[in-house]
Amino acid sequence: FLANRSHLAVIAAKFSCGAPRSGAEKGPEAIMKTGLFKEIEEKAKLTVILDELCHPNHGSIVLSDSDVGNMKNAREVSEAAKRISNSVYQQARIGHFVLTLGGDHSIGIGTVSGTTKALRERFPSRDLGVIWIDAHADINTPDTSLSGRLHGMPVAFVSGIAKSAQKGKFDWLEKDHMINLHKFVYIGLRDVDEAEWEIIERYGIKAFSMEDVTKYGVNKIMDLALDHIGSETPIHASYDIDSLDPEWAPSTGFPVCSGLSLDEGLLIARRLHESGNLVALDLVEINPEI
Ligand code: HAR
Ligand code: MN
Ligand code: MN
Ligand code: MN
Repeated sequence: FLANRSHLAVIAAKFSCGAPRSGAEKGPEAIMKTGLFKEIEEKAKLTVILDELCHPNHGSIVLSDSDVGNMKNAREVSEAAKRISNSVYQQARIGHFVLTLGGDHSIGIGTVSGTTKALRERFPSRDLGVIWIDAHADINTPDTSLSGRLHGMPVAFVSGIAKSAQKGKFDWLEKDHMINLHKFVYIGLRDVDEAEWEIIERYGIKAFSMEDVTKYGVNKIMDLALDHIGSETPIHASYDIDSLDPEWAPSTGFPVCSGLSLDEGLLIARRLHESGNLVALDLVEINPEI
């Protein structure tokens, strides 16, 4: 599904308006400072295309005047996600692999919608597969959310479960941006709200919790996840760093114990790569201030 394997699009999504505390907007910088992309350019002979997106005040703004219904910072998150969506779309439509560095997980509204639109355009008969690797389900709607934070709602928005009728708040999301939940899989869940479990059950969403990972092993879980999505299906993986155990990844806003080990996390990455179908990846919720 990648028409151009010599280019890697990296989108630095420096936003944290969807989370209760700031810091995640500094995640992309922290990852880039490691020199990883220079290494990728040299060793893998890839040309890295960098698109840096940030809020005028560096993404950490918390404006109470833009709370809408039960959505905190709705206008900022909507605007950020719209820009990210368009950037991801522009790269994915020409067949580039798109790596988005977050940022809090509300940026997933932008990344998944952008990939979906691009892949739908290029492969009209196929649905996009999405693998959501996370301690959390991020599928609250503004009605079910107890926090009102949009990083707990991206899956609801990109699947059409949550809709915003208000002007300027996610009204840019069109039918072409929406995923098919039949090809959506969770891995690593262990902190899911009651209302979220109800949504998961109601829509029949495939969900592998940490309990499942412990019981069957991560390799088997990847077999099942990839089987569920099916071969010949492009895959977008949204990787929340809090899927890993805090022992390995403490620098995140909502750490939850009993998570993936580093080896398990890496094995998931390897299996995604080996599927040959991965077209986009998000790395989110890295907060260097924690
Ligand atoms: N479920 C809770 C809520 O909706 C907590 C969500 C926390 N989300 C993340 N991303 N850290 O996965 O507020
Ligand atoms: Mn998340
Ligand atoms: Mn996608
Ligand atoms: Mn999470």
